[in-house]
Amino acid sequence: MRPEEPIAIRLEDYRPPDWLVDTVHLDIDLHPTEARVIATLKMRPNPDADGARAIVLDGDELKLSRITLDGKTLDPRAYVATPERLTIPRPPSGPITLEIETLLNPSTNTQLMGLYQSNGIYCTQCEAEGFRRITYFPDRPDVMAVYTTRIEADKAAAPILLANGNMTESGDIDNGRHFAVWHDPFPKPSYLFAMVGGDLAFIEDTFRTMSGRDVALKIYVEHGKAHLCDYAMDSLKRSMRWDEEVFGREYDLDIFMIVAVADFNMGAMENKGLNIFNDKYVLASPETATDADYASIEAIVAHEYFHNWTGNRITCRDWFQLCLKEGLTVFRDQEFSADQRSAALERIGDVRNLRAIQFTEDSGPLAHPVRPSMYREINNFYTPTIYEKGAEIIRMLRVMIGREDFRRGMDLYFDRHDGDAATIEQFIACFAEASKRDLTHFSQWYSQAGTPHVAAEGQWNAEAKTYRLDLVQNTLPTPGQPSKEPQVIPLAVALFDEQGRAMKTDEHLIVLDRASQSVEFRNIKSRPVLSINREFSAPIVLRTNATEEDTQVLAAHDTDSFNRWQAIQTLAMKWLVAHVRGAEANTAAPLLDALKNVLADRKLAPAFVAQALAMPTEGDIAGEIAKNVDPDAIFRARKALRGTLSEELRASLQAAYDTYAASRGPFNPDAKSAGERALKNAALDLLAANGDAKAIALAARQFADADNMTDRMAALAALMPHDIPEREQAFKALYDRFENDPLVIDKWLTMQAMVPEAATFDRIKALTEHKAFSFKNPNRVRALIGAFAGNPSQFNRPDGAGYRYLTETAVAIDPQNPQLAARLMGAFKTWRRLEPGRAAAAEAALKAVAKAPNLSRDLADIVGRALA
Ligand code: 0A1
Ligand code: ZN
Repeated sequence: MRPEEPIAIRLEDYRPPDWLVDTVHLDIDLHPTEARVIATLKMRPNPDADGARAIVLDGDELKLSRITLDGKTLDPRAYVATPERLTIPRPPSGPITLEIETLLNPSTNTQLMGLYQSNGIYCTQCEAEGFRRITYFPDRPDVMAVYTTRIEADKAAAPILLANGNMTESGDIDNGRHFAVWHDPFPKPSYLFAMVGGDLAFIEDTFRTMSGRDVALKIYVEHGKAHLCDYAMDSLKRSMRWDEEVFGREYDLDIFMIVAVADFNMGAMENKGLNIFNDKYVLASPETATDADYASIEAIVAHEYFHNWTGNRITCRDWFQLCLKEGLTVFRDQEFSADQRSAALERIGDVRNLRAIQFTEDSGPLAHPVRPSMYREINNFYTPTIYEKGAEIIRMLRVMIGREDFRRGMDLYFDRHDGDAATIEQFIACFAEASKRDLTHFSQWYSQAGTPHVAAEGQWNAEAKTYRLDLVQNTLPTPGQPSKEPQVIPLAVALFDEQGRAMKTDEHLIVLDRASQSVEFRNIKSRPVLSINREFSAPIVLRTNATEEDTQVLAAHDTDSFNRWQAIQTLAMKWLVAHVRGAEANTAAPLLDALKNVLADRKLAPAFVAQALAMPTEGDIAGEIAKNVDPDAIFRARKALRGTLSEELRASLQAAYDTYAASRGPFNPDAKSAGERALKNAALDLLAANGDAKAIALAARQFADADNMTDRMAALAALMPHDIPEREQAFKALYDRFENDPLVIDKWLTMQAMVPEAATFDRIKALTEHKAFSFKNPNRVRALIGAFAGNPSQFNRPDGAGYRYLTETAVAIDPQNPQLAARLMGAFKTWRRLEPGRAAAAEAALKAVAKAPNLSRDLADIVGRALA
């Protein structure tokens, strides 16, 4: 073990806290370099604990200036204070009051954890372990307390002072200072604490809850941006109504606030009553935000709001249970988006995303269970596995027990555990009870990592009129789990005849829970075509013995939109993989037929047609190939396929483009209009795939004439793969027009980072020197460096320069913002599947990081696991 390897925290070592905190009174005096925090903690020994009775409080880079116990200054021999810990070895045996004073420097807090400043606005981020950067505290989610927060600040610098709960008092004091007191009656863990102070603009609205209470809604932003918050407000109100209607959950405080800041490590944070957002997920106008941005804003506003019940009212006992709040809340926000938009399209989008980010994680060195049993740095476990696979488990649970029992299980969970810090076992027990089922084996989804591979082979017996389906499952080893058990896999199934008519069958849900299993369908009078894992009922990799004709039948007729889309992807993937493996002349006829069909079908939603036209990504193809991956061969195959589609479908693509280009009215971000734009732009993208002069002119014209960012970015994306003056003119025009809008600058950076040309590497390096770029802002770094790491052909340059650049950048960012540095390294999730030359280069770059001195826990943990 390397000496600096961070220590392992294990689920099996969980012990209840020795001391509980009933109330916290925080007195925060804001100052850019010397903020003073006085924390008054009313504590008592935990009757349920069996450990030693010393008080051990967490800290992180803290400076203690004063401590009293029950009003008396504590003798320096009675405690030990380091930046990381405050220990009182022999405290009194009963309840006590501790008063702890710490001094903070928000202006130099570049980690963006604890109390920091973003463009002059004071704000906090406490999940997962940021509260310990504000004061010494038992900083663990099972210590829940009632918080009262008094904030004092210079009134001119910070006229707005916010914290969790309801405001109980405010007023002016001398020297131009003022204060506000906030009280949150709901006991909460420290990670949900938040406060904000600054000169902010806001918009406001109200919401009447199902029981008739009026809740004030406020969204705070930097001055000059208040006009960009309407969509977020509208999303919030729809989320609040939806949670009442679908889950029976009502909001519980008198006010709900969102604050948008420009410097934020993640998407947003669900602090009780005071959500703090990355402003990228709040600010929107047709001029600056794409349809995808609108959809993300809606989903993230909903996600954070839904946490009020799944996360805040019921929180996690410990960080191993992170998926208890995150998987469930992702499931809830996906359901919300499905209801607000289109369920079929939401499912296709969610599965595309799951495969792109979670399946890749699950098949590489950073694979881990949805509920891990060990971690070294919890910040590295806010992963697609915990979020997205966590959501898939909940969805499977609903498929298994049915919607009614699922809802009864949720009601029971809310009822029984309101106010608790709960575990996955307690959650699952509610559904076992509600459905009267044994969910023990099903729960293994939480502990076993890796994506199951399922082979489904059907045999029709003409004489017996039976159809036998043989199912086999297998999960490959993952780090720390060399051998795997069979999972419980719910497979929704339907049979069609060869003309695509649905057959009547008695079996619709097959639960595969052994290594292999056979199911027989009776009274099957003609050879059936199998549609399986409908709606993607289980997060698996599927192989079947379907013929290409069978897949064509599904592509044309499957009544499940997801599987219809999947069939088209399967046809495309088959062609792509064959091409990568050297079969350059293979025919695309079945795929072309399917796409012609879809393009001609007036009954299909335009958004569906757009998804059908979007070919598997380079990442999808690499995942399918899985071993010895050559990103250049994949790039060439995909380019060739898109070129073929461009030529062969030209007339219908042009027709689709013309239809929706003509029907343009004033911009509306709703799903229907977005779907029409999506189809128009998918058509444009394919039309321009070969660099055809007419199509390039069309894209350039769309870029110039666009009255909204969706069309502008789509046009730029169509120009982007081609080394032509029109592309460079468009980059320049975008910059000139939006140079003062950082969120548009991010799009400008990202698009340049995605150019699939060798020159991109130098372009990236030049852009890091550009005045619009800053290594200090996480959005800028992700937009440029993160996007480069997601450019398969250029990040994976055969000379390894892409790998070295990324690791050197991460090491340079690490001292300033370890979370951001560690996240960039996520690009190495898939290095082991690369062909030997690139794999060796990636490994060398990773090893160089491992040798660098003074790595943060975040970076050391990621690199250690990536190399293990
Ligand atoms: N709970 C948040 C995610 C989150 C986690 C850590 C953070 O620290 C920088 C911030 C946000 C969510 O699920 O939205
Ligand atoms: Zn969340």
